[in-house]
Amino acid sequence: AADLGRLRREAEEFLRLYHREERGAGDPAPRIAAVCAEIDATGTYRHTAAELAHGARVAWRNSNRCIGRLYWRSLRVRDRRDVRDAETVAAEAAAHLREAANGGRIRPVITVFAPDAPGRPGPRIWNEQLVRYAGYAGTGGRCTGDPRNAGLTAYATGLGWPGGPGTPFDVLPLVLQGGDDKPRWFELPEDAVHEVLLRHPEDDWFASLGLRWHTVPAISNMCLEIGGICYPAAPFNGWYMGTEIGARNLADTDRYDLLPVVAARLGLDTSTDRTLWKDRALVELNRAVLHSFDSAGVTVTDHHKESRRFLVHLEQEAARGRRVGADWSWIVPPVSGAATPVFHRTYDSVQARPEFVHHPEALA
Ligand code: HEM
Ligand code: NRG
Repeated sequence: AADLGRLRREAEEFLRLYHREERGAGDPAPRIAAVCAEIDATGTYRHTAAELAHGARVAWRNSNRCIGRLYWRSLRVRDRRDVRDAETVAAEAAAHLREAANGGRIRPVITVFAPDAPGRPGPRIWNEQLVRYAGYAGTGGRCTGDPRNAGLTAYATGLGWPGGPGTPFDVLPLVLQGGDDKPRWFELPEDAVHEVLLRHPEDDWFASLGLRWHTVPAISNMCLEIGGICYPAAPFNGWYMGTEIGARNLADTDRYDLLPVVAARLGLDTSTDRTLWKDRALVELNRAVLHSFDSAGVTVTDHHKESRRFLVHLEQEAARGRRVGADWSWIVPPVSGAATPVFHRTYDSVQARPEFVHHPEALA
């Protein structure tokens, strides 16, 4: 009963926002009354397609950690709320990736699967992103691939996944759980995984490192919460900012840890931190990421451009009379922070709804 009270309150809050922001939606009162009646009768309610689309876009707008929010209205919403079985989730996830990659002109897309309902959970995606590289634990604490995904790799193996060829960039299968099922694994079709081979604009040796990255960052482990309804499987993507790959995924010591490798090839003195060999290797790694995506005709942004755009977004939202929450520690890029304008100010920490939330990890 307490739960239904919360559901009614959050539904009303969302419907008022929807009717205020969407021209032509009209008076919210009849819709609120109908939704409250539906909640009383069934314990839940169903969004219209237009409510769902606006709710998903506003959840992006409310993502305080996201620097890319200027484009929140452009999100393509794939309404797949009738899908709850694992096979169809797998097929739709692949279709999502193809639509998002779009031959390199990356499109922001979200696919919304069945919501949680009383006694009827929606499907779940255990991968943190639709495309992730396996991390195979080796001997002596060494790992082939992405150590971040070692847990999911071991879990998939436990489910019977035979493993990939053993390269540092083996694409993991999707680990999916339909409604009440146990988790199962599904290999992604090759044509759904769009990647770029990395090379450097001047240094020919760089290509021989054999590095690559996938072009679509599709986060799949966050719930989309709209008006008190939780959509546990709602993978979404935009495009990459180069630093995510060049300054974190390939550089962090607990990820691919490539700064020593790159610095050695650059002939830098790595005997002391004070030569700033890490800083110099970071710059070349990030140049290689941007150069490779650009040459391949794949959408990617850089931290300078995106920082400026984010400030434009803040101005636009202020002009519309809306508060924008933002988290400084996520917005400021992981390299050259103070060389970007987002560094030199503070942000409102308000968290508005609808929103994307991390649900607790609980692999069965
Ligand atoms: C986080 C950029 C699109 C929602 C981030 C981060 C960056 C970023 C750089 C920080 C990631 C990190 O440090 O790991 C962009 C760019 C986009 C884009 C350039 C291009 C269009 C989107 C879209 C959505 C979204 C379409 C949702 C519909 C989020 C959320 C986070 C985030 C929820 C926080 C993730 C977390 O808590 O782990 N974004 N984003 N972004 N973005 Fe975006
Ligand atoms: N840092 C992560 C991706 C997080 C979200 N970033 C985006 N999201 N660009 C990584 O894989 O490096 N997006 O929806 O575009």
